[in-house]
Amino acid sequence: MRRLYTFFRSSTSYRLRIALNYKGLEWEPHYVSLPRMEHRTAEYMQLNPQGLVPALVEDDGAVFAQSLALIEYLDETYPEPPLLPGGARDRAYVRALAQIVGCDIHPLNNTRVLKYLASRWELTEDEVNEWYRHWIAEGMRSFEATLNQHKQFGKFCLRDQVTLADICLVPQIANARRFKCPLQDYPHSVAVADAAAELPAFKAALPSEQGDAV
Ligand SMILES: N[C@@H](CCC(=O)N[C@@H](CS)C(=O)NCC(=O)O)C(=O)O
Repeated sequence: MRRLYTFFRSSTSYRLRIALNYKGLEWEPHYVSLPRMEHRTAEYMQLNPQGLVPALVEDDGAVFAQSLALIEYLDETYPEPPLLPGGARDRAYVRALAQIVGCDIHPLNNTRVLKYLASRWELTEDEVNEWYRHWIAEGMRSFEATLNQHKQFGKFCLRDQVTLADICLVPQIANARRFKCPLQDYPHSVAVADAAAELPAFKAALPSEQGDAV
């Protein structure tokens, strides 16, 4: 059985849970606790030397990491229902939105970055939260502006088709809410995320629905 190494509150694991569910693929969760530093144990590092979740292990033992690469791998291997659109321009638009979240927001607000700010630079909890909210605001401004620029959004980021962009957006909005970031300036992004979050594949992937949720 395909194994997903996941942590309930990890937004990158959340992306994979959505993609696997949406494609109707069978998967078995293997829980990796970030607070307990299980992602840095020798055993896990052997599986994923990057020391991050998620990691996916296929039936034949092949291991893959990096959520965006993983979702594209799933899409190429199991094309239905697609998570990337047919046209090159639509794909560029969807990937650009996904990368705003995956490359421009998430890496700056990842746990190890926040921990480093507190430990090495002695930032207070309020200062770390300010950092977090700053990068959410900058990234979401950019996401909303891109939706408005292309005018391709409908129910979801690309008209009425669920794509990689929605899969990245939903966990990011959930995190922003958890950290009480103001979202009123991004109405289209929030509407799209809320619509996608209603789909069964997204609901089953919610952090609160996972076996390791505390
Ligand atoms: N670019 C990677 C990032 C993976 C990542 O940073 N995962 C986080 C959880 S969302 C993690 O493992 N953090 C551990 C840490 O920061 O120490 C991906 O998209 O898979």
